[in-house]
Formats: sequence, C-alpha cells, structure tokens
Amino acid sequence: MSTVIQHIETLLVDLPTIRPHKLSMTTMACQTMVIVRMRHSDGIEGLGEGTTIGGLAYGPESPESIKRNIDTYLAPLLIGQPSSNIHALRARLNRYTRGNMIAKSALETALLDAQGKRLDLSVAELLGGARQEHLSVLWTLASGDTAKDIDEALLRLEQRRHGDFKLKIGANPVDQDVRHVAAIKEALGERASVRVDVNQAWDESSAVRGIQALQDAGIELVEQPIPAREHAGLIRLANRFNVPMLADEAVQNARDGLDLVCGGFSGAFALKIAKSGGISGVLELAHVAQAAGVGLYGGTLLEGSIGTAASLHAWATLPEMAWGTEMFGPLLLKDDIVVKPLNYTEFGVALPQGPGLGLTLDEDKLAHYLRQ
Ligand code: MUC
Ligand code: MG
Repeated sequence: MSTVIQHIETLLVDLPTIRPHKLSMTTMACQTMVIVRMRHSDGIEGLGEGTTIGGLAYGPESPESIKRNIDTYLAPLLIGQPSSNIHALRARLNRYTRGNMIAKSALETALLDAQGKRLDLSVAELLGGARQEHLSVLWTLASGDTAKDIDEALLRLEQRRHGDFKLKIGANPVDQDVRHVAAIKEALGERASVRVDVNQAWDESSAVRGIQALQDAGIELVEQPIPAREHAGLIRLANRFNVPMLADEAVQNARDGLDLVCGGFSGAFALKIAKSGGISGVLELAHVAQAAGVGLYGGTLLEGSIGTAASLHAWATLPEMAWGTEMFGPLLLKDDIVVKPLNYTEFGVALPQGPGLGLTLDEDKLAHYLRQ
C-alpha cells in the first residue's frame, strides 16, 4: 500500500527579535511562525513553516488565519491522500480553496521535506540538484535610528557577515527618509551596496521625487515604492530612472510576472515562497523572469530556519541571483527552534545538507516558545 498523509499539526511559535524591526507599516518586536508537522503512514515527519510580518499589517494572511485555515480547510483535503505526488496535492488544494498562499507554502514545504527524508535526498536534489552551495545574504537596517543603523552595518561588514544592506523606509516624510538613507550610504561609501524597500508607502509623484534623490545618493535598487496593484506606475518608474526597481508585493506569482514584463517592466523580481504558495509556484515565477531577462532576488517574509531553509533549497537550483538574497530571517531572532542553526559565513549562508530540508526540531526550544 502506498504511503499516505496521516496527521497535520500546526503550532504558533512566538520568538522575540534581537531589536525592534521598523517597516513602513509596522514595527516588529517578535516574530510569529506557524510550524507545520506533517506525519505520514511510513512514520516520516515533514516540517513546514508559514510566516508573515506584523499580524495582518503586511498582507491578507495572519499567523492565526494560517493556522486556522490549515486546520479547518487545507489539512482535511490532504489527510489520507498519497504522500509522494506533490504536484497532484498542490492541484487538489488549489482546486478546492482560494488564496492562502502562505498556508499552502507551509504545507508544500512539509511535503517536500518528508519526500526528501523518504528518498534520502535534500529538497534541492529532489528539485533536480543544487547549482550553488553558498548564497549571498544581505542585512536589513531597520532600527529606526540612523546612527544605530550605521554602527550595525559597520559591525556586519567587519564580521564579514553581510556586505549589502537594505533600508526599510516609507514610515516618515520622503525628505526625512532620503536624508536617513543618504547619511548611511555616505558613511559606508564604496564598501557596501545600499538598497531601499519602501513597502508600497509612496504615491507615484512622491516616488518620482524620492527615487531621484535616492539615485543621486548612489542607492543601487529601489524596492516596491508604490502600491502593489499599480503595475503601470511601477513600469513607468522602471523606465524613467537608471536605478533599477525591484518588484516585491506587486509580483506574487508567474501571472503577475508575465503582466509586468508584457507591460514593459525591467529591473528585478523578489521571489518569496510565501507569496507564490510554495517552491513550485515561486520557481514558475523565476522561470518567467529568466525568460524575460528580469533579475532575480531571493526574498523573505522574515521566516525562521525552516522557511528560510526551504527557500534556500529553491534558490540553490537557480543560477546565481543577480541581486543575491535576503535570507537572514533566523539572524533577526533571539533564538532558534532547530538543533543546528543555518551556517552564516563569508557574506552569505551555506545550503543545509542532509535529507529533506536538512533540519531537526529542538523539541525543548519548540515547547518553550509555543503559544499556549
Ligand atoms: C519585504 O517586504 O521585503 C524582507 C526583509 C525585511 O526586513 O522585511 C522583509 C519584507
Ligand atoms: Mg519588500
């Protein structure tokens, strides 16, 4: 008899951050992860993670909705189904349920982790093999204080932990944000690349003013300056400035990617497994980008080690990304729930080795941070 999915457990895990993380729409002091434990009839357990930023501040799914919708709607569609055909299971979820991409991503990760453990292959090997074993990782400066951000960047450079920095802006008036960014770029000079993420906070005319000043200050990349749905505006900005635009919230999946490139977008796409419903969906988007000559960037919703490792296995199957990755989520957290944390070294991170994701849960830590 073939192996079937037997039981799916979802756990809310709250981990404090090492410092407040200030974005245009929220300030985080804690990250909540939804951890999926999926047990199969052969005794194998697959792990997955569904994580967003700031409750409902970032997108339409909250940690609580991710848990509730998996428990109530998604898990019952999977229980009793054969474990191994991940394409069929993905199609089944998408046939009977809409949206909930973070929840679906967590489930697909758990399926791939289990399948890798079953076949004694890493997730990257299951996907056809890794083309890279070490991926570059930037750091986000978002303390809300210019001097603290500069000190943090200098320390990361000295530690050889990160060589590229992304600044979260959009919470303050445009001119104040631009002064903050320019001061950091001036302090770091040619030693580091500095990018910004506006997280949709500007309208198009503010964006024109802000981006001109950022370009003059030597900023290398401008992420999601205007609201996600304004594809035409993002295309206009991409065509107007030399500094490239990075589409993030605007590009959730391959269909969004196709719309943007057909409309004349150039620049780069932020790939996130959480936006695209998992690894299969995000790789579809990556392939659209590659066909269109749009640059790739490995994005995060600030997942912990499980979600970060799943993303790394996906990115490892692609050629080196033009804009690197931001897979630093575990480093923003005070602690970890896996036995052997990811290995951050030499301005990047090593692809975890071993079957599946290559991670083992630390049951004591998990119990400690579990929401009661
Ligand atoms: C985002 O919008 O890119 C990624 C890094 C970070 O600090 O926040 C995220 C979300
Ligand atoms: Mg972003």
